[in-house]
Amino acid sequence: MSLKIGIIGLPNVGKSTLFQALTSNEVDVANYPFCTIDPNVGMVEVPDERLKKLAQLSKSAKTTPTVIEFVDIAGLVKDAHRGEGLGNQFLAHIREADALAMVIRFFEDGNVVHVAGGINPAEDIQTINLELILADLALAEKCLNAASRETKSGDKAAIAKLNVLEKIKQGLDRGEPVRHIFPNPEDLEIINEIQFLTSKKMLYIANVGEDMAAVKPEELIKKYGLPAVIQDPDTLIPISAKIESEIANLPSAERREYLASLNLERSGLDRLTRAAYGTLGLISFFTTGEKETRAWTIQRGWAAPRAAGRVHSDMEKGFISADVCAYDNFIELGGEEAARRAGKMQKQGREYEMRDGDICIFYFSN
Ligand SMILES: Nc1nc2c(ncn2[C@@H]2O[C@H](COP(=O)(O)OP(=O)(O)OP(=O)(O)O)[C@@H](O)[C@H]2O)c(=O)[nH]1
Ligand SMILES: [Mg+2]
Repeated sequence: MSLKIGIIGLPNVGKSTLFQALTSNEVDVANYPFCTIDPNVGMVEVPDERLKKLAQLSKSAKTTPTVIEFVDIAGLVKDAHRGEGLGNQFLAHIREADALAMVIRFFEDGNVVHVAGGINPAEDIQTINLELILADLALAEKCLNAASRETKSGDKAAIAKLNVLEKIKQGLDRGEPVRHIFPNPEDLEIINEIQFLTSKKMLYIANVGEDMAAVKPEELIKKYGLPAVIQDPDTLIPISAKIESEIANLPSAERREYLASLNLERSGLDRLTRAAYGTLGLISFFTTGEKETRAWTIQRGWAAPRAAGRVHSDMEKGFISADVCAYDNFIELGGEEAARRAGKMQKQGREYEMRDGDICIFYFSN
């Protein structure tokens, strides 16, 4: 799995600037709305300090981080669901993403036009969320019509589907995103062929001015009276796109020093991937040896065979067992052999639920 996160927001809020900094790709950045017509896709390595330490310990010839894919989507405007701006095209790109990151403009700059006339993050968030909700409402109505025809025969599955869709439509009518109407994704499995935009998990990126780069999310929520959709400060990530693009242009040795001078412990990219991991319920596990040390992204709650399938599908199919050691123990003891001697690298079976930082050796039959 490479997880795909779509970057969305109003025009001119700094999406492409941020995308460019994150991916260090050349993308078109211009100070006018609709400059991004084709979505730009970039791979971002997930920074993980543990990877380097493991590679040193294992004297690995190669180190391979895990990646997240970011998609830079052109600005969404009010009434996009009716085809305003480049409405439908954008909505189609958003549909393809696994999760969304909404960039909201907090920075003041008289030279950069704000499409709604002035800085108003609370209203901008509502505008974007409303567009997504209205697009979903149109979709829900269409699907409801089809589903109610299917229930005429008395088919139980069709009736269950209709019930879920009715609940979704009622919630959307009240202005609620699908992920709040059904917080448990399993409840949506019955209609999993329908891709509601607001069922995707959402991160909020506050593009703040350079002087506010170290602001805490709680302060922003209070100061700007941000709406209840940002219920969890962990999903709001203050980032200065401008500073990020400066960092991207620095040699890596100078980055830490520059960050420290701004009172920042971590780069925005680092904070963003951490937030994505937290909000989207992702964890990493490692494989390590002389040939390679590598990180793999999985969903929290996965059992060992499914995790093994990340490395190779044969490993999942023929899964026998896994030797597993927690990262801290592995590092403290100084590697595999010592971990085994101390009884900290243990054999686990099919039922074992993976934990973040697990170091694994999988055994499988062909
Ligand atoms: N001062 C300041 N300007 C910024 C910042 N981020 C972006 N800009 C400027 O705002 C303008 C628009 O930035 P983009 O990154 O192209 O905005 P966008 O959201 O991708 O816009 P669309 O693709 O048109 O939807 C550019 O001139 C950027 O240089 C920031 O953090 N501070
Ligand atoms: Mg753009």
